[in-house]
Amino acid sequence: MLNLVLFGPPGAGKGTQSQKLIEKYQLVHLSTGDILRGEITQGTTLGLEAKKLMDEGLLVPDAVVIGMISNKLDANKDAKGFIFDGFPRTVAQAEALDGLLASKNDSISGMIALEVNDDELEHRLLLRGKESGRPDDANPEVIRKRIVEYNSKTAPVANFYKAQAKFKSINGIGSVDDIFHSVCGVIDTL
Ligand code: B4P
Repeated sequence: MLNLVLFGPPGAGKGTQSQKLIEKYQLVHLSTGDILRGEITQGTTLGLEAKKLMDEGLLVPDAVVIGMISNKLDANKDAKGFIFDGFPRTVAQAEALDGLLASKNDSISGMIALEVNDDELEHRLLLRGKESGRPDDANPEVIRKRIVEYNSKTAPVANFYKAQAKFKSINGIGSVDDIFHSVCGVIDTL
C-alpha cells in the first residue's frame, strides 16, 4: 500500500496537490478539514463543537480527529492506499495513526512537506476566503493564529517522521503543476 502524509502549514497546497495525487495513484483522500466541514454542514453535534474552534483558528481535540480517521480506515478496507491531508497535526495524532495502521499490518510510506513562507500563506488564504466564504480564511488575525498553532503543535510532527527516515521536503511555491511534478518525483523514490 502507498500511504502518504501530505504536510505543511495552512494554505501550503495540501488539498490542491491531494486532488491531483488521488487521480494519478488511485488513493483514498482523507482530509480531516474536509470531514470536519462536512460535519458542520450537516449540523451534527461534533460539527457544532468543531466550528467554534475552527473559526478561531484553533485545532480540534485529538480524540475527535483520531476517531474520524479510524472510522474512515475501517470504511475503506479495499483501498490501494491513502493520502492523509491535514492529519496528523499533533505528535499524539501521529502516534495514533501509526498504531491504527500497525493494527492492519500497514504503515506510512512517507511524509511529503510543502514549504511555503508565511506571507505567501496569508495571501493565498485571504484570496481563497474571498471565493469560498470560509470563515477561517476571511480574517488575517485568524490566519495568523492558525500559523501560530501550526508552528507550536504541528511542526514537531516532522521530527516524528524524520526519526523514522520518512520525511521529505519540497518547495511549495511555484505553479501547481510544477509542484505536483516534484511531489511525484519524491513518491517515485519511496
Ligand atoms: P484544513 O482544511 O486542513 O485547512 P488548510 O490547512 O487551510 O488547507 P490546505 O493546506 O489543504 O489548503 P490548500 O493549501 O490546498 O484545516 C482547517 C481547520 O480544520 C484547521 O485550522 C483546524 O481547526 C481543523 N483541523 C483539520 N484537521 C485537523 C486535525 N488533524 N487536528 C485538529 N484540527 C484539525 O489551499 C490553500 C489555497 O492556496 C487555495 O486557495 C489554493 O488554490 C491555493 N494554492 C494551492 N497551491 C497553490 C500554488 N502553488 N500557488 C498559488 N496558490 C496555491
